[in-house]
Amino acid sequence: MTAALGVARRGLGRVWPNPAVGCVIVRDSRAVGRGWTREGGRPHAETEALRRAGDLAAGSTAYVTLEPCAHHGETPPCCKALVEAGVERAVVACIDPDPRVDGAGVKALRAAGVDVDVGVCADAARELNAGFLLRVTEGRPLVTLKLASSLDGRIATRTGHSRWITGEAARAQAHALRALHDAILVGGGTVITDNPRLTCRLPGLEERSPVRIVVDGHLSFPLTAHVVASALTTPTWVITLPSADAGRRKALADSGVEIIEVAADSAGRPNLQQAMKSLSSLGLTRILVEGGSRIAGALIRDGLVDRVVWFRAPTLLGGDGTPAVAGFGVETVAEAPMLRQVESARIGSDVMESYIVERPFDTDSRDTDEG
Ligand code: AOF
Ligand code: ZN
Repeated sequence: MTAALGVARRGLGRVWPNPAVGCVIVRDSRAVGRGWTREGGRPHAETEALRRAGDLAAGSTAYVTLEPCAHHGETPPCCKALVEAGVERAVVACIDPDPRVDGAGVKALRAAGVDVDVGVCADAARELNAGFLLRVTEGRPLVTLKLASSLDGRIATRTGHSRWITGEAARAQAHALRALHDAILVGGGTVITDNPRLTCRLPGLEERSPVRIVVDGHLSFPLTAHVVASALTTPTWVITLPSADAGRRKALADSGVEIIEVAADSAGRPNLQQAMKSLSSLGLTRILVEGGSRIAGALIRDGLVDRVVWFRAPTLLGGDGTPAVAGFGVETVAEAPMLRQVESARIGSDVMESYIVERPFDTDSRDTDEG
């Protein structure tokens, strides 16, 4: 199953709206076929693994990181393919909550006489497909906030200077992170100040650039921005308000930018809950947020950040620099979000720390705390 999870990972960022699934077919203690979900979600992992195993699949055990599908898509269901190939036993990491599957795959396998075990490496499989699972069960994508700051949590100096705070190795790691996501999201302010390309520019990964998303209620960024100029080669989606200027909207659409309209929140900014719902219904499962500080704060305020990856450089920029996360209204420590560190690594002279948000920002505790 560890090997199946390893090949499944190859699909991250390229298979949405599908999950990234891995399958290893084992016969007489030998792996005879490996497969993973391909670009755009088809073929499925099992189809690929069976194709490679050929006749050797008869009498084998299939290790699959997600319950094999039971529905007819472009091809017949994977559970049917496994049965027809003569697979004797299936080891499944976790159930697929897609309503078209949701236990029906396991049931169909058992009905056909295949031995099925469920739950092997379940936690690792659920973490790998956390984005797909959230999309299916909650109708929103997994959101990872990536930050690169000084030791004192600043992302720019008093004058706005920011290139570069972290070193080359950390920046390369951040590019690699882009390739594992379906989309990269930034606020309009970041497009104005940094004019980023938001592509994956690592050798061999150039083709892996995800969708680029800009949140800007008033479409205030210039039409000459890189993300607009290159929208025909790498998709750019802009989340904006119904009140945004019609002329600018048209100019963006003419450049190939897709406009996603969402209602205003109580502060008159794009409603981020609604934005995430829309992105989920467009198929996105994993979004990497790369700043700036306002969008980071707003997403945390709304409880929409699931993971944090923080690159920290051994320098100090001081309190007059730009904070990595803008204020989001914390009054007591008790209501602040709680994160759990899952990884810490030295990258060049910087440190990369990964966190899971265990408890989102929650103002409900205000009443109970102080009475
Ligand atoms: C599998 N193996 O490798 C994947 C599965 O649109 P379709 O027909 O491709 O179906 C999409 C659904 O299939 C998706 O929501 C999920 O339930 C399942 N994905 N299943 O057996 C795979 N990627
Ligand atoms: Zn399938």
